[in-house]
Amino acid sequence: MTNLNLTRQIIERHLASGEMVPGREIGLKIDQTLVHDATGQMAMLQFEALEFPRVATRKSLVYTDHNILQVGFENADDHAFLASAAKKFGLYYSKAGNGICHQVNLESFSRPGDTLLGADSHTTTGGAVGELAIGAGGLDVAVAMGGYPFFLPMPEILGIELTGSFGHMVRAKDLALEILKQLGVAGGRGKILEFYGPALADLTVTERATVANMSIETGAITAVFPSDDLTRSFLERQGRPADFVPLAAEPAAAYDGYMSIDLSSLKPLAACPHSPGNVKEVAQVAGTKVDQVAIGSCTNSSLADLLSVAEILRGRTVPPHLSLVIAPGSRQVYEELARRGALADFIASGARLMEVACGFCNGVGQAPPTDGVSLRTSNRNFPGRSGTPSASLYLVSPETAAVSALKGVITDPREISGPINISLPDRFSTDLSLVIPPAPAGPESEALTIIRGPNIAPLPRFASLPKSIDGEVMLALGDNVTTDDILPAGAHILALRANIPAISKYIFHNIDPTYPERQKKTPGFVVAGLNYGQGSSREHAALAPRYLGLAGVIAVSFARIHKANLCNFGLLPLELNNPEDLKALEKGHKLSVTIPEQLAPEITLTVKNLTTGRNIPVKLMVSERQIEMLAQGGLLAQMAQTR
Ligand code: MIC
Ligand code: SF4
Repeated sequence: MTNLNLTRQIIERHLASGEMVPGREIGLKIDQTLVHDATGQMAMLQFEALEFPRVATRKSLVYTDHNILQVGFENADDHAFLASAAKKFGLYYSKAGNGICHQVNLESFSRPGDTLLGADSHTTTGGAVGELAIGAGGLDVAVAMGGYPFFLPMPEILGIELTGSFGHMVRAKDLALEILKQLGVAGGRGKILEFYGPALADLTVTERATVANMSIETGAITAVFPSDDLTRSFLERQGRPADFVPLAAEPAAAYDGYMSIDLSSLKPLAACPHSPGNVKEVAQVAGTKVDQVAIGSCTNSSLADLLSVAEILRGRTVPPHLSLVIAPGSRQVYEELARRGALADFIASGARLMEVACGFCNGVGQAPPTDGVSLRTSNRNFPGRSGTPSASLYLVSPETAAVSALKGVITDPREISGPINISLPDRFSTDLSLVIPPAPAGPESEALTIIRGPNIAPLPRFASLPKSIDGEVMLALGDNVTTDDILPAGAHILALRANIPAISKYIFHNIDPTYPERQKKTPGFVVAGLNYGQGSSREHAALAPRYLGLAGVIAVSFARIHKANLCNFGLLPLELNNPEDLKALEKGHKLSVTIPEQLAPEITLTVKNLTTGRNIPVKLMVSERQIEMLAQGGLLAQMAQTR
């Protein structure tokens, strides 16, 4: 028997079905779940539709962090819906003002060795404390909330050895970007990144969180760090010493692949427009004029990050042309910044203080000017993500962001000579009064009604798979289409997350605004290259196109979460046997796919191109369980049959 790495140990302890053979579907028992105010609406509606009386997990939470601008009634309606559903169904409700789900969850709820399933792709952040923390669509999370396992293909575990130590002004963000530089935005697909090695002795939990957070940008399922002395110290400072358990890979454990990074060799890095995988040295883009610097997001909004920013800004001001915005990650961080006087440093520097929320990160406020350059500490710089389609976003460390904010141009932070010394409190404020507990199980919760304002629309229902799918190619797209391309972020669209008919009008809005109308008139296919659906977990990117009449997606390959979401809503994810065949599928071509009586996993189907007369082989690379759900019209229908 080979010695087990840490990820395999956690998987083994949570294995509900399947074998730990890479690529084969496994079911995992889920300890904790999280949803938020952009994904939770659907998850709660689906939980309700599944007729679960109450959550069956150790702990389930709803966070209010994405949709808190409240320019109309929609967001507040959504909050009231979520709060009332949480109270009734046994979930904890983190109110607006408490912070970004991943930062708050790390501080207050993540536990080493647990499984966490979150309706958000950056749920991976929990890997910082040795938790197996995975992002998924809202429907998968709703099912896990009901006590059912979560299914995924058994990952390959990529062992990443960290040696050396960070040089002057090189930070965890630069490590996260170095991993992206090496793996690209698809190199982590099918993998979990597990870290080990001597450098971990100096990598704090919040630094690990930055790395775990951005692991999803490589396409990886998640990242896992050991639970060691630094984890113990973190949990003690968070007032949770009892949550600590030591966890590590067994000695000389085997991995499915290996990588090694010497932290001493790293330089300050930047992900350049328009992909987190387009990584260059900051020195290579230094001198680029910057219109906006935005510091915060679930990647870099810890107390350590922001104290370091305050040190750099202290006593200096930003130039007149530049807008500096800072959004602390949690109320705990915000309060401590205030106690330390760091907020005063921010204010004096000319910074604009934002709410403790996602905010600028996904276009909810602070959109840069037309053709503007924005330097951000967040994790995604996809086109249009900021709310300004023509803006160029660079992703950097908080230190690079702060130094550049003062200079007004992208600046290598090593220009600052002295070290930055910060100290963290022995004990953080652990006031959880903004986390509202559920009503006790029994008559009290059963009597509660769920508040439904006009923004809460009923769930659409879908028919089972027909014998043949005929449709037109609605869009022919390239590689790495993101879910931000399929359903853009931004305050006005996010406000419609509880309303599929309304939000469906924005599908592919930045690529082809005529798509929704065309798709409604005739069934259709979307055709794309590699890694279709990378990025966020938003299931609306599958659910809303299906609502409009999309029949399936034909692509060279799919991103994991989006592929699962397509199946969950009865949409066929068809993978081209030969990537060259992509050229034979053009917008406007009429296609027909005959569905055999006996569908099976990994079956080859034929796409008949009725326009050109060509037959194109495609594979349906899904599990037995997914075949069944596709046949029945999606996971809701399948669950209704089996329960
Ligand atoms: C994101 O960072 O893209 C989001 C907004 O947090 C999404 C969630 C969503 O779109 O609902 C994610 O990462 O899953
Ligand atoms: Fe929020 Fe941005 Fe993190 Fe998504 S990536 S959870 S939008 S802060």
